[in-house]
Amino acid sequence: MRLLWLLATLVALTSAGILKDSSKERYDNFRVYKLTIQNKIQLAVIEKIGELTKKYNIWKEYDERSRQIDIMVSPGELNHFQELLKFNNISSELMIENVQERIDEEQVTPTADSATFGWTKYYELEEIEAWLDEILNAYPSVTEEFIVGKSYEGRTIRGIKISHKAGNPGIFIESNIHAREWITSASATWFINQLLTSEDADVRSLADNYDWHIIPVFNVDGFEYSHKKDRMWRKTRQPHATNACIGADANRNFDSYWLQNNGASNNPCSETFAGDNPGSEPEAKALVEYLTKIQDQISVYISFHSYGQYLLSPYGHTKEEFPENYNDILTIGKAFADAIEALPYGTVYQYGSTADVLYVATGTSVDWVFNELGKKIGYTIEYRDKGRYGFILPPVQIIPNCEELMVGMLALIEKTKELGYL
Ligand code: 0X9
Ligand code: ZN
Repeated sequence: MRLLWLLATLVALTSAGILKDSSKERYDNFRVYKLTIQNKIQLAVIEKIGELTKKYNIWKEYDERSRQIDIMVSPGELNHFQELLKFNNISSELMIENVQERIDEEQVTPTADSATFGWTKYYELEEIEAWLDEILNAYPSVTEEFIVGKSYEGRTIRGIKISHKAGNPGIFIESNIHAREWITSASATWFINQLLTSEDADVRSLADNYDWHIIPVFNVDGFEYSHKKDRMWRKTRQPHATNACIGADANRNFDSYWLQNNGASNNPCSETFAGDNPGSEPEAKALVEYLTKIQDQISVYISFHSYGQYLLSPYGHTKEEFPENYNDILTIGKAFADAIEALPYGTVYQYGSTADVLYVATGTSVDWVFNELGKKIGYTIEYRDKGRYGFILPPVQIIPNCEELMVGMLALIEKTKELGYL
């Protein structure tokens, strides 16, 4: 009986947040600032401190157009950081005052959703996989599981193919390559569900006339780690032979301009570490092999990310050159952005080449598919928001974000078809 009381008290204290889960990284009083950069020296200073990974974490790399960079600062470093800003004359806006508070709010579980899978909370890998199994069971004639391969920790990287008839052009979606971008797998599962259940005529034609290959959670190890240990984890989980820092940025590990033009880092502690060589991460290697095998079935490749509200296209490696079909790529991008902005939310998406509208990024999956597999249409979607919540997008925004995805996707596919790519 006493034990029971003890247990009940423990449960009560834990759920009240009094007893903290010490096995989880905490972000009490960590702040996120949006900085506006005016010159190269300021940028160099911020990029340098960004490498001090225990004290700082770059949430959003320097974006040349807006001249902004989002950075998380640990409480112990705050005074020093503020002095540094003052000394270097860097202007800042406080976006998040206490990251842990945002994380706690995000975890609130609506009871209505606890029994059935829905889109008013974020789910863990195990729950997403169980849902995927249910879907595969419920729609056996139009769905099929595909296996990309194994992660470093031995998890299976799974995908679902939805095909209503033979001979459809294929669209490939890879999601949650960055672990902390939880809105991406929530959006991918929502999208799968819509393709299978929606009665809207436009969505039905999207489902009927294309083959969809969707990986809801690509970086399985990182995603699991982001739930169980560290909400802000981005990379893979493979240890490094000569450095204590773990993992690489899977979206810098593909063999396309790998580690060139400052589009990635060779520092294992950086959030954009390219890995020791292209394909050093088992996940990226497996995807390359899988895509190479099925390349004839794919016409369009899309990668889901957050945050910033962009539709990004190749090239990531340079802003001096653009693909020969860049005009078409922009026309499709405009259709996507216009459709989203026309919704009552009025959300604005920017579109254009990664290097032009965001920053130089090399070794990304989309650029690999574009440059190495020769696919003509490939995009990265960076979902909501612009930094108010950043990666910790509140669950109430999942469905609005997904509604935007659907109208955007309908417009994107329609325009892609009109221009003769599908
Ligand atoms: O830096 C990235 O990998 C992406 N942004 S994020 O903030 N989610 O990390 C942008 C990737 C751009 N994609 C391509 N160049 N294909
Ligand atoms: Zn990302």
